[in-house]
Amino acid sequence: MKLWSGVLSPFSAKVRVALAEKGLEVEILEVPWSRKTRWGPKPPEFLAVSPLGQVPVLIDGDLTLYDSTVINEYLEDRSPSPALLPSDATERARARQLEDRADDAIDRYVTVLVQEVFLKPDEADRDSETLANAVASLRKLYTHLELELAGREYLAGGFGLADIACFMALGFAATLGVAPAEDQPRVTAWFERVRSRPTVATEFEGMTKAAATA
Ligand SMILES: N[C@@H](CCC(=O)N[C@@H](CS)C(=O)NCC(=O)O)C(=O)O
Repeated sequence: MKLWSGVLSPFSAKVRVALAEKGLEVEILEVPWSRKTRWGPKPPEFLAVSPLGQVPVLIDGDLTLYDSTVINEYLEDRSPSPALLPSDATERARARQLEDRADDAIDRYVTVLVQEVFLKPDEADRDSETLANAVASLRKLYTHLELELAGREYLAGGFGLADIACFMALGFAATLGVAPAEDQPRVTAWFERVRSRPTVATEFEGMTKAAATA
């Protein structure tokens, strides 16, 4: 298998962690990112297989797939063990819902942090109202996760796709100053539990290093 991905892309990170959890061999093809040129120039070989020009894209034999959620569902069907989705229909639906929350609502506000904090090291350049709204929204999302985690170690069944998606987005938010709050013990414990998992720790370390040198 081959994966077109970006080291600072949380969507790519979701797939890299799923591949590592399943012990699947993959050749990583990097689409470069820099502060100056952002996602560019995109290699023509990547654009030839990516209809939206976005990472990640997985190539497995004759199959070419884009979108991290679709790719991870494919990996789950192709290589079911170890499972990253619960077998129970209710928990499976919950896992998908929480993964969608990561890809949609959480990513929306993490993107604002990237634009206003990561890309604007000088605080004077930042749009303080936009940033404050994003921080408040992320805090609300942490509060929701605190409730979701009542009586649970992971978001849906055992460790799986929902944890990977939520952590890869929120882990990046934490490096930009928006970590779980001290009065959120369940989400704080979950955050550490997921971060210390070897596949996630390797990925998170790679992202953090790349962010520091980008
Ligand atoms: N829904 C897609 C989103 C993918 C996405 O937004 N990728 C970003 C990087 S995180 C990208 O490739 N951006 C480059 C561009 O849009 O030009 C997924 O889950 O894979």
